[in-house]
Amino acid sequence: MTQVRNRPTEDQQTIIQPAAQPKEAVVREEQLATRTEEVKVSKKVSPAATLPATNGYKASPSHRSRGNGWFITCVSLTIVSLLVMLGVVLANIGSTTSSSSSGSQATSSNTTNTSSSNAGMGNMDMSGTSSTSSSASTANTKHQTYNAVPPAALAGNEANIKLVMKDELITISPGIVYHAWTFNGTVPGPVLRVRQGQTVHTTLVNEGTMAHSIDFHAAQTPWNVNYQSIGVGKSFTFTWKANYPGVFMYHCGTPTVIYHMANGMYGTIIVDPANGWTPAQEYSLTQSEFYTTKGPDGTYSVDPTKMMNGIPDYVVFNGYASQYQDAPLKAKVGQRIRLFLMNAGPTQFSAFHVIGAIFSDVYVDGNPANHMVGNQTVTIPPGGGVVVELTVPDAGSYPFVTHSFANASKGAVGVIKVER
Ligand SMILES: [Cu+2]
Repeated sequence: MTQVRNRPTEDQQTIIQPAAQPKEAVVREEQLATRTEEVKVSKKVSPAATLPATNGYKASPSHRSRGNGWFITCVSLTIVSLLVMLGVVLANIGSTTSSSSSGSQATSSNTTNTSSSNAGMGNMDMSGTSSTSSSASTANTKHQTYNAVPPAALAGNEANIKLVMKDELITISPGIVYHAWTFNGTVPGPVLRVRQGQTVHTTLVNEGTMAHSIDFHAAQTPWNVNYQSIGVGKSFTFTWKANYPGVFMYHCGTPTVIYHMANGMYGTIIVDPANGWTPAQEYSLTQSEFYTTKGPDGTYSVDPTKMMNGIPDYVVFNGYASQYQDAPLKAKVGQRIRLFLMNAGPTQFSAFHVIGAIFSDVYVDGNPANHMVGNQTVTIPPGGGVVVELTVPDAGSYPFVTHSFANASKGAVGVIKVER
């Protein structure tokens, strides 16, 4: 099930072709639509039910066929009633012989109902989409760690980036399957990396179920021209130049923007300085929040009240609570470690700290010109980035957290394991 949020293993900037539709979220929408239809139908039906009074005998079958038909109807109803009574008597006999088993039958029939509804979604799974919901209880079985190692910068004077917007079920914590809107099927989207001075051709393809857009903090370009919303099934290409080095956010900017960000439409783009970085063990960490409410099928979606109040259920690095506790980032004693940090929010600030270490070098927004030394904790605002560097003299485990500790307790914690 959790193949849903599999990290692309190839070059993260290559085109990731989406799995075939339909998506689980589409199904949910269809179900909602169906419910709406039902409501409409019942509204249509009820006035019709009052029609016979004014519509004359033609509308009323009881007026049409009295006589032999009436007699046959009465006999039929009597026979049916007798059969029903017989059934009730037999059922009562059964239940009195084993009242305890009738209780368990009730339970198992509930279970059956649940699993059969899940089975329907499971079929979709097999049609190549994501998983689901039976899922809700088993989702944690196959979480695939988001690869924190950023790709190399694209070569050449011009770079091409393609992002596909699509709905996806993702796992954000053990057993928590969330209806996300994504770039390329993961939350965060892929880490993109270009070089200062490069011209970047960006293509967006909307394979989702609503309009989406892009906002590259690394670009200088008119919002009303290039950050426009792209309709379902449409694509859009624009070009920008990477003038400033740094670690930047990209995100969907379609209203209501906070929904699109809270649902997962963000990622990190690194613009390397023109002369590149010094050699180091590099990792990219994107902090973000999830605000959840559980649906009837056991999956989760955004809780607007929690979101607007800024009280998340999960605060995570790279889309999954505490994932680098179980799968620590690795480094060597004496090796320079460079962390590209970005805080996608949408609302919480990050106070990034590595326990047992001091940052030898800090570059606000990842620009080498914004240099500080000897920092213990760095502030990363929502929509901002920082590059920190550290070198560890002793082997051991070095946890990293947001020192806003309520948020660390909600999953914004990981470990760098340093070995000789
Ligand atoms: Cu969007």
